[in-house]
Amino acid sequence: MIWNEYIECMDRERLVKLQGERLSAMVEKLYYNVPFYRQKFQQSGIEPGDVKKIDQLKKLPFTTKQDLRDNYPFGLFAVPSSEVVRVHASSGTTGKPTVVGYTRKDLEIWSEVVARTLSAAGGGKNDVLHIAYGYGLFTGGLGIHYGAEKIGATVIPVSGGNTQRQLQLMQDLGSTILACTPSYALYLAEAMIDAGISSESLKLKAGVFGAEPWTEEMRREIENKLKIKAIDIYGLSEVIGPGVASECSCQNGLHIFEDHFIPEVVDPHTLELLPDGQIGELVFTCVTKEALPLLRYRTRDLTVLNREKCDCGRTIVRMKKCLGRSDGMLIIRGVNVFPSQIETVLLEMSETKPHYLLMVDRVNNLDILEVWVEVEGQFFSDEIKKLEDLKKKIQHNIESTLGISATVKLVEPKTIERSEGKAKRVIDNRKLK
Ligand code: DLL
Repeated sequence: MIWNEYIECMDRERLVKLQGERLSAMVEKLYYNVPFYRQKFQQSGIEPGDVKKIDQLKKLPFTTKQDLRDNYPFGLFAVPSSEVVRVHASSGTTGKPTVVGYTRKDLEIWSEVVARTLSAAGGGKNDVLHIAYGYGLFTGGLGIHYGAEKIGATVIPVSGGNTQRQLQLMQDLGSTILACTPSYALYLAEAMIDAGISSESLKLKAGVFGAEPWTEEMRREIENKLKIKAIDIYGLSEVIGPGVASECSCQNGLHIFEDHFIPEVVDPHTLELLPDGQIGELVFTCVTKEALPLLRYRTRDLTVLNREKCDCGRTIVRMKKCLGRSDGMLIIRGVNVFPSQIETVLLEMSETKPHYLLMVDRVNNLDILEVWVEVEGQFFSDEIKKLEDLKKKIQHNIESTLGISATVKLVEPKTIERSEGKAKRVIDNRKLK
């Protein structure tokens, strides 16, 4: 179902006009309300009335996570604190969290874009939405929650944790849509199999999974184990939270709700705008938000844009499933490696399980990559030779796909720590040295 057909299927000319009007009003608002932006505009000689169309966006300054840190906690807010009705925060890997705020109108926009997301996943008022994203400062739980209420679904706000109870509630309350990170979906699926619960005894039909990168192979695993359609949903706190983009049932790219968040793809090194079809860093400009409308915010997420009309009828721009971050890329002995590439290699093999950990270290000035991967328990009761052969096969597949050598450590099922939120796939000990 299409929640807002008027917008989601609008012809491009009208959409571009709408975006231009909104952008123009936003630039003016930022000029007068956010000293940080006024200073940036003045430095580049931009006056409030200068920006009228979206092709002028490329003249405007970028915003980075560092800018948010430098202005911690509320320095980039565009409204007085009396207008702010909610605050969320995302925990960074280092230092202070990134704090984001919402006015009452922002919360309405958020519910609207999440309603579009859930509808694109096939959700409606007859659905029972099991929300296992964390509730709290993380935007996942509460973000999905209000959108789910808006479409009239029955909301089960379980939050993360307590896997056994999650399974019981899903069975007893007849959950039809599961909302959580893809890694937790897989964990739930395995716990379900271990507990002897068959997927037929559940009413689940779809899942809305996001908040971390996941591959097509992982999608297949989840779909097979839970017998559902796994929909990729994307968002980030700085832009709004979940509800920035979502796949539809075609599962062929994520529709970006570009009437609110204008996307661009730039070269992460030169910051030059790239044409559609080329991979680069995704950048967003918020044109409707009130409390924290960021201009050309650099997400560090890598993707490709596609403006062709989708088979579902939506005309809004699509982004490719995003598989890596410009800062999440590992450089091992000079070779660029994305954890998702290793995930693909591992999941293409039937013997391995989708739980892995990449340990990177530096010994005698040489980068060492060790890949820990879980294998079926039965391997450990077999002869040693079988384990050795499997290890060699994985090493060979990694080397031939990525062009780097890795040592492989096979571990028994459930050795690698599970996460109820975002999975931790990489431990880079080089940073500590
Ligand atoms: O993760 C918001 C969210 C919640 C999205 C629930 C989807 C579902 P942050 O904690 O600020 O916000 O993290 C944002 O997570 O820049 C991406 O690197 C990554 N990310 C989010 N969704 C996806 C996805 C939420 N579908 C950061 N695929 C983003 C790949 C994703 N990466």
